[in-house]
Amino acid sequence: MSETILWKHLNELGQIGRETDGSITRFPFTHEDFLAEKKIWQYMEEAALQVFRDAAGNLIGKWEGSAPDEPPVLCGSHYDTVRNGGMFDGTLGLLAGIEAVRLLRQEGFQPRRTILIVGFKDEEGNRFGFGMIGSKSICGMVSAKDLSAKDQNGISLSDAMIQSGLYPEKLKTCILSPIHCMLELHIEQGKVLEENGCSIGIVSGIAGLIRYTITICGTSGHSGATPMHGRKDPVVLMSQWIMHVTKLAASHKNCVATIGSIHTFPGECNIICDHVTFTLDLRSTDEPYLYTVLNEMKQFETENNMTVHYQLEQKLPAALCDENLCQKAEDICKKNHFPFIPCVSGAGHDAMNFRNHCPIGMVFVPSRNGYSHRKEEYTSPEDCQKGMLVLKELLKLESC
Ligand code: HGY
Ligand code: MN
Ligand code: MN
Repeated sequence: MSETILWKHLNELGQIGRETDGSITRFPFTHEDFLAEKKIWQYMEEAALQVFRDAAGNLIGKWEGSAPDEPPVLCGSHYDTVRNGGMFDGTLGLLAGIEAVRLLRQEGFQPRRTILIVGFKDEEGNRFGFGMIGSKSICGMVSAKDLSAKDQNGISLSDAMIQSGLYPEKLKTCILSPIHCMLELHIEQGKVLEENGCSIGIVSGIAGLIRYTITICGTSGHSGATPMHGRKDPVVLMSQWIMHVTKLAASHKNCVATIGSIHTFPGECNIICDHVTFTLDLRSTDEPYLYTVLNEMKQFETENNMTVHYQLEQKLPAALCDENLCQKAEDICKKNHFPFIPCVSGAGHDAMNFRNHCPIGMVFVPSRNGYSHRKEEYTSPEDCQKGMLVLKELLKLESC
């Protein structure tokens, strides 16, 4: 297959925020973000979209339909990355939406409903501790507390927006409603498609997630002069805590628990810590089970005389995708002889914020070895193109 425009754009955008080790770090409201925005703006204009940036920094490419008063079709994904991430997460869904519009125009298609291709801001949340700022803004879900969240340098989300020429005080102007449907193409970030030899995953639901910053307190002291008996070392308590929560997660067929970052205080080799803080990322498509785990952890803490503080960082209910859109995606795959499989998403996505606003349609393409959120993240050009073609047909069906 000769190089597609989609593959070319993916690789061009993938150079922005590239680290020396080949990974990509492209945080929101940074210089790298600005460079990416310019590139995407150019691609959107080349696809004859009317481009604008909303108060939160979402990039929106508009293809006005012949019935402009009808609720529009939304399609897109995010273009920020995690720290040291890959070049497909988010950007594939956004660039594929732009390419789908370009091809639909080439085919002489004229949408009845307006099509909005959206590059969502700050989906990953690595800078301010929680994410999906862009899609939450479009759904009217960003709170004043969100805007006051600070990054590691003490810069608030609100100030970072202002420094990027945005308007946090005008986030209400980002709200889009009503919306006919929201479509998102994304890499799977797991191994199901690859293990089943499928090019397309038809997503039936997106797992709910709860994220906490957790602090466990102990009794600080001299590492050499304090006997082991009677210590209250918070690092040891945390280790026991982590073993228990991961055992609870592993005992359910569809629950995951991840400790992504750990900090010890004061954090010197010859001091027994005073306290430790760490992040818990807990997810399941069986949302009630999340609360079962949390309740069991409270009981474990009491039984083990632990002093534990929880700071809620993010809570996203599970989201079901629309059955009609799933069926349409399946019909498109059958018509094109793309091997497909129904699947659920353990990863969170911008689409899930639209669960109470409109029908959601989500399509996956395979991630090699299931790798994602790392430099080895990879999807073949062929599968990227197939995913884009499914998205194109869905866009056509939903906007005509
Ligand atoms: O964390 C997630 O699931 C997504 O990558 N933001
Ligand atoms: Mn993503
Ligand atoms: Mn991600």
